[in-house]
Amino acid sequence: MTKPIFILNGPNLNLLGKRQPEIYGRATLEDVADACAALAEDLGLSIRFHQSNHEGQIVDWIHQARDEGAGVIINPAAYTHTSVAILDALNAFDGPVLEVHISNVHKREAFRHHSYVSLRADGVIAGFGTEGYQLALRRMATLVKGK
Ligand code: DHK
Repeated sequence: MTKPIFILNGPNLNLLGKRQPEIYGRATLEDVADACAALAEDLGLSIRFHQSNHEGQIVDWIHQARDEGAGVIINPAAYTHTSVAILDALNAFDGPVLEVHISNVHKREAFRHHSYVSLRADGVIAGFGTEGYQLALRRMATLVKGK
């Protein structure tokens, strides 16, 4: 079994399903975690699924992934557009990194069009709703098994 895939979620995603459902949908983060766990099992992968509203906690999980993770799937939420610290942490991680956004950030306000994380990400998924996590997981399976 390969090392786990870290699936990391940034601020306000704990409110998924309740917060602006017209943008982020009605599925909760627990629904997303459950769907990812089921798909990971089908793909022969294991996952560690986390969410935090705190930038430093996300940095710490990326550091943990350096030793314990095969890949990182990250929805940094608002930190996408602001966090050099998360970019630096991802630059210190050697495996594949996939960036997920539930909404199509390019259709939204201009400040959401820039992503620090995209400077490191091997692929970006945006605007596929919460299904984007499963698409990212399928791609991650290809990337970690192709190694
Ligand atoms: C989630 C957020 O919370 C926003 O700050 C980002 C992202 C977009 C998403 O679409 O998943 O701008």
